[in-house]
Amino acid sequence: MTETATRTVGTSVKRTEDARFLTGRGRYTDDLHRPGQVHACFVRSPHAHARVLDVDGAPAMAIPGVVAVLTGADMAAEGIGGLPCGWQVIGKGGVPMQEPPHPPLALDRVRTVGDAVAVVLAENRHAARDGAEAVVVDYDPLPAVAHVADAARPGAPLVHDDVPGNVCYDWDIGDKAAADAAFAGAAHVTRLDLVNNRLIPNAVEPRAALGEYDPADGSYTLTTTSQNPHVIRLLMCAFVLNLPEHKVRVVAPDVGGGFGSKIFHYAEEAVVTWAAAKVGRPVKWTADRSESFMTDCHGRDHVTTAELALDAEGHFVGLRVRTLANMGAYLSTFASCVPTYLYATLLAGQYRTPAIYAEVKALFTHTTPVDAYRGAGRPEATYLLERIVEKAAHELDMDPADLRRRNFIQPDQFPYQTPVALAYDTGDYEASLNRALDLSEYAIFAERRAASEAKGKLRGRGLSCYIEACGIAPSAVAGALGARAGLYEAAEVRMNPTGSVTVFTGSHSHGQGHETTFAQIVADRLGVPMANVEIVHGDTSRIPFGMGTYGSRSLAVGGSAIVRAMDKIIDKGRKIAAHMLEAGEGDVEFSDGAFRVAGTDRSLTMGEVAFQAYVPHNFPHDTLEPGLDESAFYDPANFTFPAGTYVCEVEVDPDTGRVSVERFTAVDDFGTIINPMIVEGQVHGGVAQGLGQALLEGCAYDDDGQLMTGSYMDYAMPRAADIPDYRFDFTCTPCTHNPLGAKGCGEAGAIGSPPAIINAILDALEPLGVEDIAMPATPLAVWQAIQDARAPA
Ligand code: MCN
Repeated sequence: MTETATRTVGTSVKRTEDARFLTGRGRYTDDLHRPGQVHACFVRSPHAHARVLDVDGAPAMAIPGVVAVLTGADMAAEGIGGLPCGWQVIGKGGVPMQEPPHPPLALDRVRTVGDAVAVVLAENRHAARDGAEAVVVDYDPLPAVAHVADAARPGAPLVHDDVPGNVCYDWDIGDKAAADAAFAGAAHVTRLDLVNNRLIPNAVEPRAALGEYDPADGSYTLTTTSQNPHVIRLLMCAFVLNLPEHKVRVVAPDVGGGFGSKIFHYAEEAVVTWAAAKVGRPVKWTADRSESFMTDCHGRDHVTTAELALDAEGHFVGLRVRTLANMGAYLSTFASCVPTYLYATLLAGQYRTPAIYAEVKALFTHTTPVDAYRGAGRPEATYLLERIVEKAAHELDMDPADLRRRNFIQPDQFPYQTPVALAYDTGDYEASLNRALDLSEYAIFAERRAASEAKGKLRGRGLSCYIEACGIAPSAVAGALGARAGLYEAAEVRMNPTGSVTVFTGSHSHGQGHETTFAQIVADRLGVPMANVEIVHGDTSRIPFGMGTYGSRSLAVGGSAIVRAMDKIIDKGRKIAAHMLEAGEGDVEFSDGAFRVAGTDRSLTMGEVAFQAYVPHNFPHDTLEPGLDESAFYDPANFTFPAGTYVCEVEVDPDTGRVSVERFTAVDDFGTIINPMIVEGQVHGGVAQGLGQALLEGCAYDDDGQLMTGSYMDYAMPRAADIPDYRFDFTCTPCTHNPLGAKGCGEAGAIGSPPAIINAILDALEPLGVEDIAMPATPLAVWQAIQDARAPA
């Protein structure tokens, strides 16, 4: 390590990127203004389901400033394709999922409120909006179905005429016969029906896209609010616009949050890119908040029945699950794998349940497409499992912590093959549980409950022991399960001649702090000051082909790719140093930023070696190429499996139904931690979102498919006052298969928290006879549950 560099991994270095964000110097898509740009406004369907008989753009063209009105027919006439799905699910009996066409602008039918039928381009945003309002669309409204249980009923309106019963796929996993046998011999069976409420993502920055076309060389640039620019380019070029990739550059500059909702290829991205060539001017679109509510892919929306079988000693012997999953009107980019491979494969949780069988039926409805949202499938699995385990404990009159402890996979059982495909590499679940119980002062809860009762309040506590599969995914496994692309990550590490380092990563940061944490890893490994390390992401013309950021994969997969590239840098540096120091390569050691001849005081800094690599006066020309610039593609051997225990304590006012979260304790095992402050922030934000799902947020459609929660007047996000003081700690079992020992942390909070909160509310309400409560547990819902329990049967 050189004089100016100190070790940073494991320390809470302040976020490098915050200097620009906090001083208003972030550069977002909507901040870009191109000479001659026009503004796009989409004409969106007010109907959930209708035939489109005619689209008349003439009245819009009469509005001053309107430049063009383009329709689905215009796109179809040029052979523009549909938006693809990136993951094929094969259902029971080998039946492939249904993939109905999804044209970027609707043709003869709209299938959800907000479906775009045309785009108006104008000199300014206001004229574009006026123009969009002036377009006359002749709709013939048709019956619609919005709720997944209704879509499954015989005779339900069909979303796509050629998709019988609205079934996208009917899929299962696990051993049905083994599960049935376990239930036949069970001493106790706990049953639970639940709904995982539909959520709307709400990133601070609404989606935006700017399309440009350069007639000089026929090239396109799309600047977009994306978490994975290379994937967007691939999908847009290969499936929608039929363009050669080398003619298309996709840039994702600063992005103000995504939470999964910005990993999909959206229609607007293809439309502005295509339209830019059509009108010969840059085309910019920025969603307004109502459009975000209507058109950003939604999350969750499961209806589930579950049964847990236990033996006489309280061991879990079987789990059976049936889930209906809402896909919305079209299959979004990753929609198909969320309720299957990201959900049902997690149903073992932290437990040794030997027999598990899960069925998932995915259905189309006349609603916004449903896809990944922070956690994506894993919150749904954790909610189900941690609710039913807690319910079993209450039914058996056992301490919920003891019941869990009795069933945990033990540290000496790793690697552990679950009955639902995943093989966990490592973990120590009891360590996290014990730490969480200590930190939450679980043992003296009765005192706090008595104090609450003295104030006329009901106090309850709930546990949740979550596990998730992150770092998505080994390409071979993903490919075998239907992924249409590998899920590796790429990096290039360039030592510049003066010893600074530029790192090009396929991962994308939109709030996670990669410019800091990735620089920490590089600074420590190469022994250079953090200030000399620059992290470049988000531009297909600069970064290597990468899969982007989702599934808490950036550190475990993207960071590991950087480590691999650095290892190559060090290997080459060692050869150069050996030549310069006139030593054998095997005698040269690298540590703390210097190459040393073992057992001597002869050494060279990394900077000196880098300089020689580019100004090669004293360089092994006969065996090496000049330069010190290496790249790597890292394909993980397995997922990473973060796990932890969350303990929530609530007070409920029985007169108003108001729930206040009094304590929230989170103990997580993320393996090796690079930056504890950033990780704590990730958990903090994730728990806030989980709290939103549990207590406040619920996307509602009426039976005709009208979105009832289309603004913040109807959709409640958590505010600062809703967030409790958290108690955090970490345990650590390093990941066994990546060079950092790190597991993902970006989704844990949103996965683990909802069941802890609902379990706590139910614990508080148990004395009143309340047995169930649905999310969001709003004051009205809680009050109503209390009244229902009090009402004579
Ligand atoms: N980290 C660490 N040590 C670990 C694990 C992670 O220091 N053991 C650091 C990482 O280096 C990174 C951050 O914590 O700076 C998150 O890392 P990781 O868990 O790898 O997650 P990703 O970077 O891949 O981010 C994706 C994840 C997901 S899937 C969602 S959804 C989500 C989330 O991150 N969306 C976010 N956190 C978000 N945070 C913000 N502000 N905005 C979003 O949109």
